[in-house]
Amino acid sequence: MPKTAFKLLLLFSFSSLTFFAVLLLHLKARNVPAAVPSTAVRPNTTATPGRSGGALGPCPDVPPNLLGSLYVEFRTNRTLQDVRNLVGPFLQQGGRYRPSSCVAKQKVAVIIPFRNRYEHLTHWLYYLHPVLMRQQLDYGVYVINQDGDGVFNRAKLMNIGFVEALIEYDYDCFVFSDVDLVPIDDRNLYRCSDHPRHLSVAVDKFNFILPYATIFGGVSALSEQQFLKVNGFSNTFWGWGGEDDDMSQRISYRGMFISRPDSVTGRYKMIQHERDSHNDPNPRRVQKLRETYFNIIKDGLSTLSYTVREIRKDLLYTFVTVDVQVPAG
Ligand SMILES: [Mn+2]
Repeated sequence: MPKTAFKLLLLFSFSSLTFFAVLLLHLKARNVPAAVPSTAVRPNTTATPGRSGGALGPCPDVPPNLLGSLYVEFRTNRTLQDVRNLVGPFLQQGGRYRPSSCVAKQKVAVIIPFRNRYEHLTHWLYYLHPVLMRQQLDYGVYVINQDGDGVFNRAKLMNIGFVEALIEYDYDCFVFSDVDLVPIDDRNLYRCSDHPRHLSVAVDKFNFILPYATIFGGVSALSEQQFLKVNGFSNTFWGWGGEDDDMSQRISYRGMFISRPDSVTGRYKMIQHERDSHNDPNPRRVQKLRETYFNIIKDGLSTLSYTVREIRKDLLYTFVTVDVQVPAG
């Protein structure tokens, strides 16, 4: 019967179409890079993202999808657009992410003091976004860019990052990271602990050993309470060096200790580079470190002064350009 034949034909075409659609979806799913957690979905932009289907449970203490040691390579031609294509689908504007399947343990602002290191930033974003996603953090990336070519002030930029991030969201943990440091083990959690935490303990440049016991430079994490307790960083370290040791002393003078991961988990690869211009070693840094004790309350968050020039939202980060008010002379 022609009618039955037509029905059969229709059924056949429909099932073939369905088959190809499923096949296509399957192939597309296989194209998701291994570096990105397959369970991640783009968060909603509503007030309670991912929580419309009822209350989510807390994320587990140990994130389940960590890989351990990672392969990290900087001799590539990757571009920001490559990184956007890779991790963009999982992010919200401003480099924001939160896990879709559970409530993150901590709300973490990752703060990067910055000037002119776009190539490093590309590598950093390429490696860190997937790591932070696998660590199931509710996080945002803030690049704090010093405007102009006056003397660089890393510590002041980090204070500014703390303030600007808190204006946007109720962060409870602050990770301060140099733009050229990439962890090579994702078990090194970008979270805060009972004491201020130094994360970059084993950097390849220093043959994977801690250069000295009180070091606090590179990558570190302080909770909001810990940061307030030490009045943030000093604003008065202009040029290279000292500001991290000053923070280390603030921590100890306020009765806290430095917590660290072990030397396997805390391994890092540093991007090799020439010394930046307008960031020569600060000749006053040694003398200033003798004055930390007296300066904690007189120099820090409580005396922070700056002007925001521009806040630009990229998919991969929030880029805050600031005038840090470089002193004349
Ligand atoms: Mn460096």
